[in-house]
Amino acid sequence: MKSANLPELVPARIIADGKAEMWLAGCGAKLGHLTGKLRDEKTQRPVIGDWVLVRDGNERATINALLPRRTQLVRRAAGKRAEAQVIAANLDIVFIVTAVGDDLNPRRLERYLTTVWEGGAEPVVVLNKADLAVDLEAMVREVARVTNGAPVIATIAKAAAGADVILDHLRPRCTAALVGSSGVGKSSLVNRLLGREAQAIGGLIGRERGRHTTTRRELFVLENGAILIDTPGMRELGVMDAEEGLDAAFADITELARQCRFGDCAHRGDAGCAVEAAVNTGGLDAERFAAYVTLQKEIAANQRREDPRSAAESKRAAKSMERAVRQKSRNSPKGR
Ligand SMILES: Nc1nc2c(ncn2[C@@H]2O[C@H](COP(=O)(O)OP(=O)(O)OP(=O)(O)O)[C@@H](O)[C@H]2O)c(=O)[nH]1
Ligand SMILES: [Mg+2]
Ligand SMILES: [Zn+2]
Repeated sequence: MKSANLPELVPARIIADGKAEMWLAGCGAKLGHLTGKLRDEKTQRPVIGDWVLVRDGNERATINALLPRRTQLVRRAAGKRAEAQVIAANLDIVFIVTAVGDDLNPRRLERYLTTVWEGGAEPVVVLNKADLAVDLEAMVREVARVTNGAPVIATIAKAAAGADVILDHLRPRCTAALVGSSGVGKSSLVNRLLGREAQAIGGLIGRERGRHTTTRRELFVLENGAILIDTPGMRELGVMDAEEGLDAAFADITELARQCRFGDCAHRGDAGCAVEAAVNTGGLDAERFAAYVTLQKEIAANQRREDPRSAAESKRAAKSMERAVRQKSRNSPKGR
């Protein structure tokens, strides 16, 4: 987009998204409203973290264009309709927060990792409430088994333990978001990192299921200019079109699949299947493989719903072509 064509438009960033209006930074006006298709088309609608072009004003700006997203975090919106919901855009890092106790679940982590890898941000897993762990080291090891190289940080938000390790990841001016179930301590971590009680945190006792303390996405700026986005807890994370994310989150299985006898092996009773062989010899956890199959089906179902046949087919073909090219150009396969 050349400025010659759009002389009055200036870039701005969405720092909070509302129904009718968006909070803006980087331009004169604090609030802006959406115009035309930005308002009407769901996929075009800006979200927190997005860069937009606005026609500035004293009090209100109009938001005229959405700039291409570098990365995004997309989930399947809760409810029956399989609509994509963009949680945040242009994130460098996503802290996937879980906590010692009921929330800790390898299957849930795999879903989050798939979603984050797909969107292009770098995942970092945070295991909060480390003070409640009987054997923290064993837990971190268990988590690390499913994170496939993504860092795992144990924290105690209540006591600041591990906050320095999180800060090490927050390069100056980067943008990071915290996501995870309700009650794992995302807002407690935000407060700890900011060094002030910016966010309300959940009550100490009797948290009923499904009660969310944080109800909207909010953005905070740390001393070094890093941006931190706190999000409301998610009860479940439905994956959308996340084939590449799945391959990245399950790189161990992707790697094994290359050794199957047939290129189109479905890993379900096929002759010479390296994946099933690994399950049978205990090299690959059967539950992890089952989770992979479930996610694969979920993704395929989304694609069928979303796209009239041919679109999904051509997309798959394009992606496998991309993968082939990448494999060729990759000189050192990532070891685990
Ligand atoms: N034992 C222990 N409790 C913690 C820790 N961090 C947070 N908590 C408690 O966990 C509860 C939930 O914390 P929040 O920060 O509100 O959790 P959240 O993830 O922001 O929850 P939502 O906003 O609902 O998504 C509060 O009672 C915190 O005091 C920790 O490191 N150890
Ligand atoms: Mg919160
Ligand atoms: Zn196979």
